[in-house]
Amino acid sequence: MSEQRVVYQFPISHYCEKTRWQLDHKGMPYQIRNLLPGAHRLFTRTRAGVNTLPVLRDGKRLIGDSTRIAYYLEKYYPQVSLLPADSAARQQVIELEQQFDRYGVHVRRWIYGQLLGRPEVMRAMLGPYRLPGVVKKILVPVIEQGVAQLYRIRPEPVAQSQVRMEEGLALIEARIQGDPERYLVGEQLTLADIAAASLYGPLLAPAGTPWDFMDENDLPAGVVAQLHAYRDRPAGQWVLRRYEKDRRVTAA
Ligand SMILES: N[C@@H](CCC(=O)N[C@@H](CS)C(=O)NCC(=O)O)C(=O)O
Repeated sequence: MSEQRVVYQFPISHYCEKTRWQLDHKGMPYQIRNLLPGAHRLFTRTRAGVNTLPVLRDGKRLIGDSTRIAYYLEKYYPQVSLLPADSAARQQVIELEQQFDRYGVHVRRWIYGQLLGRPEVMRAMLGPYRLPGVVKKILVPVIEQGVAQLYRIRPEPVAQSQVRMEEGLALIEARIQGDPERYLVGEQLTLADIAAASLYGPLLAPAGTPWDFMDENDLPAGVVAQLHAYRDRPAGQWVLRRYEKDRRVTAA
């Protein structure tokens, strides 16, 4: 079965991380296939009816969108459930998962707003693909331009996204009452925690994650100060704590 379970992904996508985390948490083995940005749509559109990654193949089924994947997995593989049995708590998890999914867009835009154009970003993005160096060289400007256009990486939307991204950090802090040890709902990890921690992962770049590639010495002082401020607040500590304590990895 595991040979037929495949996560189609981009290596640095935080939505793909959300799906990987859920599978890992459930102890479900899977393989990874990295699709090329842009060309991926030929696959995702025809096979899963979506434009985006992740797409999960589970045997004969192909499911697109990390939220649909999440509920598919909870339905068919309820072991190590990430949804509370209590219906009020379950409803809270469902709502939070949706909210953090929306904040994920703003995290991505703000981060790209600070980092797009730096060679480290493209190295992290394209490094895992087995492509000749000359092809990578051709792809870099094409992908950078595509990312800027697709995700609207321009000063005004980036500034607006910073505000929304900080709303999400405040939401985490309200839920955990300032205590990074607590979970968003109840006493254990749920889908809400996985959504929030993975979609804010690029901002905190926990050690060992695909976003842990920047050397702070190469960043402008203002960006470093901002990143430190996010890291030092309870929501930043919470994301790091979730990675440290709850991000177990299953062999792929
Ligand atoms: N709602 C989707 C969002 C996924 C998403 O935005 N994926 C990005 C990568 S982080 C993507 O595939 N972008 C390429 C595209 O839009 O063509 C989900 O939860 O899976």
